[in-house]
Amino acid sequence: MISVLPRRFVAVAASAVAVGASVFVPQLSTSSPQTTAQDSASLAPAARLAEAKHHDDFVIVGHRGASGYRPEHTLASYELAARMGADYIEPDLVTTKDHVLVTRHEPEIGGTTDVAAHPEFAARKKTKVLDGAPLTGWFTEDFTLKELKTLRAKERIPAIRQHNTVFDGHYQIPTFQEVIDLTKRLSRELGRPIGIYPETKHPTYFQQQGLALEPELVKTLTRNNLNRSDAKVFVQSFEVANLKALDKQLRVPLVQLTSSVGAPYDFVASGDKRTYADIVSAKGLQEVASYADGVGPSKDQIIPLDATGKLGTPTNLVRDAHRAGLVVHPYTFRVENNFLPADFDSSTVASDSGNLFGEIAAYRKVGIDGLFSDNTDIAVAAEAESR
Ligand SMILES: [Ca+2]
Ligand SMILES: [Ca+2]
Repeated sequence: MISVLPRRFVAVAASAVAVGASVFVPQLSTSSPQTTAQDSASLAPAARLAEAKHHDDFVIVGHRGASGYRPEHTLASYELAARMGADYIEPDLVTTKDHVLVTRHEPEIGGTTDVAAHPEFAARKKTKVLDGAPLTGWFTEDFTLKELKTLRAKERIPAIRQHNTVFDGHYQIPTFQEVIDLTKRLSRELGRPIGIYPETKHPTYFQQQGLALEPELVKTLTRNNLNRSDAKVFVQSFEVANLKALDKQLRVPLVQLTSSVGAPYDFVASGDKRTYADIVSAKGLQEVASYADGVGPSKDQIIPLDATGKLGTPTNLVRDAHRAGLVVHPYTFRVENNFLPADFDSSTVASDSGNLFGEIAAYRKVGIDGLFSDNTDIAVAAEAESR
């Protein structure tokens, strides 16, 4: 079996991979950058993509775990996503005061933990400026790991996911190392590799406080023998400068995240006027390919909604990304009507479940290479039906 993805996903015979067999043997056989004998980099991007399509390599990422069913970024959420069939689970990384990487979607933890109910931490409530915008709450960088471990996670959107609130108070904030340990255990138990797709959250914000995420990320991956071109790992960021720096330190593939609004905050901070719209232009994607292997756009950058909230005409993003040799993993596929295009709503009730199968089918038709979903089970079922 030979399979490839752009750039660092280099083709190699399966027998060569078997030599290094471990729980992290990748579905995508790859080799080190030094390998030249079957180096697919010699193939044109289009040829490499055509070759990749021969293989079952559609990537399903459990977004914040199985966050449609458990409070996000808890070991319970990640474990459920893996058991539902996710190829990768997605820890978003922030840091504690004592510089331990933990998994939260943002440094502020009032929205996803019970910190407000802890009188001993009342004085930690602050208003900070996060990426240029004031934000009031409690911030991970003001807590030691030991203090954070006394908190319990809660559902972020109880109005939409009332059923998840039954798990409020049951789970801690995990460290990045605990997430890696979980994937190792589940890879052994399930007999297939569970990958990780970590995201550096607000890199500039943490760098400015002397608590940069990147050195800890590199150290942790290296310590776990995951800083390898054939490790089942993608590293993602909404900023650019930190990905360019990580490209020199990490051998795993990198993904540039983009949004339908705004600009990378490191661009804003340095006076660079370019926006995410510039990054997903044909020219911008060519530049992304100089330091990254994929792009993670918001769904509407691929298929914008029309005036009625239904799917409109697809953009050229997927085509242009593929021409640049980049894989495309959009976010976020969620079953509730609140998040679905109007085409797939089941009712006017925001929390009701709608036709996520239909939405995924529409995006697969445009040629995406994978997706982030809060509902791994549905993404996996859709994938099975497409075979
Ligand atoms: Ca994320
Ligand atoms: Ca909707």
